[in-house]
Amino acid sequence: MFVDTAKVTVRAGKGGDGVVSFRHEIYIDKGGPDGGDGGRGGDVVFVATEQLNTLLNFRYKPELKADDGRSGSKRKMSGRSGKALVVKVPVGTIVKRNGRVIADLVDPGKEVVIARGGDGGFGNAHFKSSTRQTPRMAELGEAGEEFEAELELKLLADVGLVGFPNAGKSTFLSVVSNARPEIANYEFTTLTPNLGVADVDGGSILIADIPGLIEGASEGKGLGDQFLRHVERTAVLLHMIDTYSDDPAEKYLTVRRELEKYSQELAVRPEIIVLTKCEGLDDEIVAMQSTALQNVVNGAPVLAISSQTHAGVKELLRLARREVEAYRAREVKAVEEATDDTVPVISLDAAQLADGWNVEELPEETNETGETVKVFLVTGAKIEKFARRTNFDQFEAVNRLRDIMKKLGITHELIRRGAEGGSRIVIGDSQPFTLVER
Ligand SMILES: Nc1nc2c(ncn2[C@@H]2O[C@H](COP(=O)(O)OP(=O)(O)OP(=O)(O)O)[C@@H](O)[C@H]2O)c(=O)[nH]1
Ligand SMILES: [Mg+2]
Repeated sequence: MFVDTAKVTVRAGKGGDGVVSFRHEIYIDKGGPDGGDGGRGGDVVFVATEQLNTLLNFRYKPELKADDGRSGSKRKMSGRSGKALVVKVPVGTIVKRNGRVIADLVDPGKEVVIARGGDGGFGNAHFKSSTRQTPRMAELGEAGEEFEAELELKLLADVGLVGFPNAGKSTFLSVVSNARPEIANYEFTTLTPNLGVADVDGGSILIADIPGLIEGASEGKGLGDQFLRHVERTAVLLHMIDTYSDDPAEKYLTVRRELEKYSQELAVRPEIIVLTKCEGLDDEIVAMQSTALQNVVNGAPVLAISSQTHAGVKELLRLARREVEAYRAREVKAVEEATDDTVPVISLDAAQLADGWNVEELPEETNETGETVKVFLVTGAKIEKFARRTNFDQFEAVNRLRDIMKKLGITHELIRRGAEGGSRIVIGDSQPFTLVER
């Protein structure tokens, strides 16, 4: 079976903690701070490769985790950064987070950072200043990004086979390629897509065979149109019609209507109309069916083949390959001409960089000494990032957080909103702390 979706938890590495340490040397009585920084957590990186063509292996590896950064150590030694986890995914994989596309790995070799490692915390050597000679604080490493990634693989086939059930699509694929799809003389033999590579004149084309379509497929009749996404990016559609059909034109138009309902883009894809199973039929009958089709296909080529005797198969493959190449050439040109970047680019931390913040008053609470105190919730990507890196057990670290709040103008706003020294402040989901040291 061709697996084309998978869910995996991606977990980037946590940043290493900064450390508190002071120089210890024989003749130096009171050394300065020399605690090093934590290393960065490793990223989770996806790279598109042509060596894979399914997402099957992700089924057995539901968690992808990069290394954590190491803590810093004395003598200002930074901790080692966590190694990035580089994961190969098939070319054409789309990565979504909460249903939103965050990466589209179309080109072989393309690399995208899917989850960012956390920054390492600063060691106390960073916090030395003229007024603070012996800083007893260090930052915690930041957590790495973690979320459930939804992977989706749209087959990047060159050629898609469409048509009614039982038209002979899978048989054609089995004759021209290495694929061994199930074939039988009843409708809906094919339940999931098949892929095969056909060699043509020294080159090759990738062909996708999908379940048959019937009238109402776009409303879910038959197997519905859910498999059309597998041929969405193909260059050419081979529209297969059984030569024995009573009304091939009507069959053709029925499938066309379903294609159009599914996607306008797919509806204008180059198409080759193929009459199948034509061995053993009089030439006049084949010609008659062919003419009936030519009247409705808008100039698309109509060919007759027999997968059984291979009549017309080679010619069809050649034509298909020519059309694929022409289409791809047009596509490349269109991409080159496009001024805007149409491929969605991952932008994980645009929000994190924003300086904005917001203050909200929450219901009052009672503190340890029984007093009623006001409570304020501060949110904002930047201040929350600092808060996450604050070690609340170190009063100097909490003081630094207070300094940063002041610099960002948050303290001013809190006071304007009626905050007092003993008011409780929560930043994002941080531990509560008082506005002024108690
Ligand atoms: N005589 C003859 N029979 C053929 C030819 N090609 C396919 N068939 C028969 O047509 C029937 C349907 O073939 P499939 O290839 O399974 O058709 P399909 O379009 O894949 O059908 P679905 O998977 O149901 O959509 C089978 O019994 C095949 O043996 C052909 O060239 N000549
Ligand atoms: Mg089939």
